Amino acid sequence: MAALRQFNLLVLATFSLTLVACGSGGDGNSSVSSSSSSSSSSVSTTERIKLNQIGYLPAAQKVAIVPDVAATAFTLVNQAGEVVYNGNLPAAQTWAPAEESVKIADFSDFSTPGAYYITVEGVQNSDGFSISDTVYSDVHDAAIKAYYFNRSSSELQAQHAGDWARAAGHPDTNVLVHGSAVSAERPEGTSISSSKGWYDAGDYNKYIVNSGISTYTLLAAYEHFPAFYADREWNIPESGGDLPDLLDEVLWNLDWMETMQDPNDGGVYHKLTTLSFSGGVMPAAATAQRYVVAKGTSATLNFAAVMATASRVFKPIDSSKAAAYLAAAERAWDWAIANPEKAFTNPSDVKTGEYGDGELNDEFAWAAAELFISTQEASYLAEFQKRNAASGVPSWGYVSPLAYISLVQHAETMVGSDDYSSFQSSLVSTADELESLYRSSAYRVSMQVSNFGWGSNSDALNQAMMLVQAWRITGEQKYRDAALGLVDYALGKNPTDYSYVTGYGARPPMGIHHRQSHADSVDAPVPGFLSGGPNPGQQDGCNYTSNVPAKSFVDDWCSYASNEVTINWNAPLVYVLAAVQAM
Ligand code: G3I
Ligand code: 9MR
Repeated sequence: MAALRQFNLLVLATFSLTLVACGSGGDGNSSVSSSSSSSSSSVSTTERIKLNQIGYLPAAQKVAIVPDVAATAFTLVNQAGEVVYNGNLPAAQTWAPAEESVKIADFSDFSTPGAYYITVEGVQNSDGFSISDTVYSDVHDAAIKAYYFNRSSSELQAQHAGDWARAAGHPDTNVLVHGSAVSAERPEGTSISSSKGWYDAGDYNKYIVNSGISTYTLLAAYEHFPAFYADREWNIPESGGDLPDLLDEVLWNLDWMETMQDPNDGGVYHKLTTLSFSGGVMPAAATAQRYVVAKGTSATLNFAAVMATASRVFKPIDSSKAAAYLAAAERAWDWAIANPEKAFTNPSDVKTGEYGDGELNDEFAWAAAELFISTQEASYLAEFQKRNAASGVPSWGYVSPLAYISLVQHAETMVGSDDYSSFQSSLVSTADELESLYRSSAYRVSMQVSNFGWGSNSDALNQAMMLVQAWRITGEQKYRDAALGLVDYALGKNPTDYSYVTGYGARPPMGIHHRQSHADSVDAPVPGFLSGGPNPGQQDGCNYTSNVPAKSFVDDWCSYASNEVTINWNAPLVYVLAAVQAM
């Protein structure tokens, strides 16, 4: 991956040199004219044109955001310095989350593959970017490989991890049952083994609720785009084996999740954690005792949903594993029915991530839907219907939209046509709202002020995932455009001018709140991680330079509230980047 990043930087450096060399105007040929704009050194403002710093798919919408200058036109310039496209800049509009007025440069009807930049009189030329069918291939693979880099209980060898090779941490073979999690069979202090799994985030703990939505989202990517994943590999230890790499990666976490179910009653521990967050050290140096903490209803239902999903994915591959997953899901469901209101809160001596959620109707609906699909037992469908749960945009604490995604994927022949249509409508109406926000937005992005909280970038990508559902159902390109508007946002078409994925784009974050990236001796962070993104809550107290919602971002290790990375934020990025390439 180090080589990959160096290559990207080299390409950009080479392109910039080309731009400087050509900027003062060589002769164009007869079909194109030479750029009249000069290199960035002579422009009067440092305000940049914001765009997808990686680039665009040839047939897709292509939009860049221009500061509110007097110019009414823009040009697209190729690597030879030739103007290949002229476009108009309509009047500026305000985008509320950024409290700024901008103009839209829309060059969607230009589709010739190549390398380009944009010029507008009075502003600095844009970064170089590509138009190509494979433009998101590398960033997709990096986003899924990030899970490998976050594996607990495993050494990362140089042949797979490059510069980010490291020793194993957290074997988790001696995890103690915390006082909040005792049962007759497992009194306080009982030692259990609970190895593998992915670290949640920048911290080294493992939380079922967040692991669950991440695992589901990756399994959904596999279920929806099997051909895309069949032979796709990204150099993990299991590459070259019988299974697609995606399933090998997911198995690493499923193996851990299984150990979080108490075999005596089917309840699932909420998390595996130290009592306090470790310092900013490498995994092998973070050796404090770990505990499994309190069984809870949200973790248990989340586990049930994921195990039911895994059972159908693995059925054609390993029927006994599939049967074990389904049995685990059903036992978890039974526990949740018997313990319907055990909302988790941190015990007083536990200070790590809470993932607390008192609203459990959506978790019941999701688990019921997945169990219905995997068992086809009518009682689970009745449970799902009884919950009357809405769709919307999913997050770790709001999972009913995932039920609709799965029902639309699988249930056409399992339910009546009216029911099936209503499942589809639930997804499409969520997407319609997002698409109309996209269409009228000055930044061509469906994000609103209210979406800017902790992990706002995951809101963006989960919105995109919902737009993809409507695209899959209706085939209408407008949903794909709106989804891509969010991909562009994450990769640079945003007011901070960061491409929020480490290692990708002209200005990716360098100081993510990720203990391995912070503690290792490599300058660049582990690649492929989506930063949490702007969060005006600013709960970390770091030195933010703006309070504006979409600009409330600090690229510094200290900013765990705006610049941490997590497995649940990368998952919809993986899903959406797969969708736009596979469909
Ligand atoms: O639900 C309320 C909503 O009603 C209210 O309108 C809104 C206004 O701010 O807040 C909402 O609650 C937010 C909650 O997330 C649910 O989205 C809290 O403000 C916000 O502080 C909270 O942030 C969570 C954060 O942990 C702190 O608890 C993030 O969602 C969650 O992703 C993050 O997760 C951490 C883990 O605990 C530990 N590992 C790293 C991970 C990422 O930072
Ligand atoms: O590093 C922690 C991060 O992974 C969590 O998401 C975050 C919120 O729970 O907390 C971070 O830990 C901070 C702690 O809460 C307060 N002291 C500083 C810690 C970061 O160095």
